[in-house]
Amino acid sequence: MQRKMDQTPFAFLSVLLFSSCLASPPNFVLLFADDLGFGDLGCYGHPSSLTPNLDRLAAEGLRFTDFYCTSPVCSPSRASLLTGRYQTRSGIYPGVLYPDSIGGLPLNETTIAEVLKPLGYVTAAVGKWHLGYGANGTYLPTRQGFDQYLGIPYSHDMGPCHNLTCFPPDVKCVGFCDIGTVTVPLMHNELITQQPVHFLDLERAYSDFATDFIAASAQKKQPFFLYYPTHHTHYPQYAGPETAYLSPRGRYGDALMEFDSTVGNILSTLEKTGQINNTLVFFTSDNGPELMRMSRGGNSGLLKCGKGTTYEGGMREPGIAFWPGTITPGVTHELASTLDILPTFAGLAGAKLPQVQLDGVDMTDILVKHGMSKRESMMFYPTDPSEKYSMFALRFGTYKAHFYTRGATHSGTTPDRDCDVFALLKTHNPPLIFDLDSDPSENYPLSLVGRPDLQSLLAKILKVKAQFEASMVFGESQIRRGADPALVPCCNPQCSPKPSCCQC
Ligand code: CSN
Ligand code: MG
Repeated sequence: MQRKMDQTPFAFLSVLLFSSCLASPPNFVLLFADDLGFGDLGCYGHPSSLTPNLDRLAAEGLRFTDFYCTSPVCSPSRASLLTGRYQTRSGIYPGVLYPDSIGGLPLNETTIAEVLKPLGYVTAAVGKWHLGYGANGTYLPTRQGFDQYLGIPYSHDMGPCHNLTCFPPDVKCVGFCDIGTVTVPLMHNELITQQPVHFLDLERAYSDFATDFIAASAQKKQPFFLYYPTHHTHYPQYAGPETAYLSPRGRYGDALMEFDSTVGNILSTLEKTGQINNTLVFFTSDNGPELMRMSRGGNSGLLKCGKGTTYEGGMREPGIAFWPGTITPGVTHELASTLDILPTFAGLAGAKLPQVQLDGVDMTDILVKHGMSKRESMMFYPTDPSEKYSMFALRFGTYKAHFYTRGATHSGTTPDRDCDVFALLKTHNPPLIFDLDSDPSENYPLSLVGRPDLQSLLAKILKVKAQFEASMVFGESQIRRGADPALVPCCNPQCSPKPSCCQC
């Protein structure tokens, strides 16, 4: 096929096309939702979510049915997304980072932004970082390959935020945030510009920052990477005056709609600046829904449990790739992961891969040819991974084997007794095996009795697990480095008494 092409005049054309690609590598926009589940978007079947712009990405792009994050909580999932490596390697475990955490994503890890920088990309992050702050901002995005940052460096419930998210401000709100700690800061690059952050104006600020960045990069004819990890739809839900009370889905729906409106602004800016056909937009989420928030939390659709668990509801996420003219609209059932984004962006940009053990594979074939995945398995680590227990579950092809199961506080309140915190750690030997194609809800474990085919499947799964474990070197836990109250972000560093004097 290749030789035949070379003999035709088209060879000249393809060389021309290829070199013009090299002349202007694609832009990347990576949209990352927070605690948003498999069932939360209109295009994934939610009956009352209004997500017209995300639905457009799906209708005109490629929608994944089998896309996974790497952790059922936030910081580890983000570490994997940005490095293409399981969080166990980078040490972002157990649990998540806090405002006073000493550690963060180690600086010797290579992020997507750092992969793209040598090719002349301009890079920006806007929104929730949650990969560390540290002494003098050691772990901020500006130290990890991002030229610019606007955002809150961790979860917006990690401070007495609750009364600040209500609209109008005197309305009765539900729930509480971390009272007694420092209020949530808004940072521009490494400076705190607001404390506490003005939640009701925040989305407008993020949207303007994102669209200004795209317009400025396009004007300078520089390829760009925009990373937008939104605070939506993490607890507590908030939405500014333009969106509040507009969604039939209530406060969760308002928050989701507010994020969706920024997606719309990003798309129209890509159109206006002539970049829409040269930009890959990718959307996914960090972990499953926080079911304990009940109707104010997300929804995992037909999947079992949610945040904090290694059931499908904690780990399988919406995944949408949009690139008009390059990605043919459709749906793919290929297995893919947040781990695969770094190698894919690197491949498309022509960038060098970091010289470390990567867990991601290039998924360009899935995107541009609706081709097959290079990924045959996916590992599911709990929120507190350890070498002793290793992975809790492993997906191999369409099958998933659970070696351990456990519920989680975050997944409380549903009628399924396997999901809540009272479902203690359970060992399964042999593992519980589900066929996710015929039983995506993990309701009916397969019986191996009298099934030599499943027994050889199990043997293969155990082999894949052992081979993977032989390659896994646990990085030193960054979270066990502990906390130092002097590290909490304060816009007025010399003031007292802290933290109440940190107001700007
Ligand atoms: S997370 O949410 O940061 O999106 O994972 O805001 O696991 O203890 C998780 N946790 C506060 C949170 C605490 C969060 C935890
Ligand atoms: Mg999260």
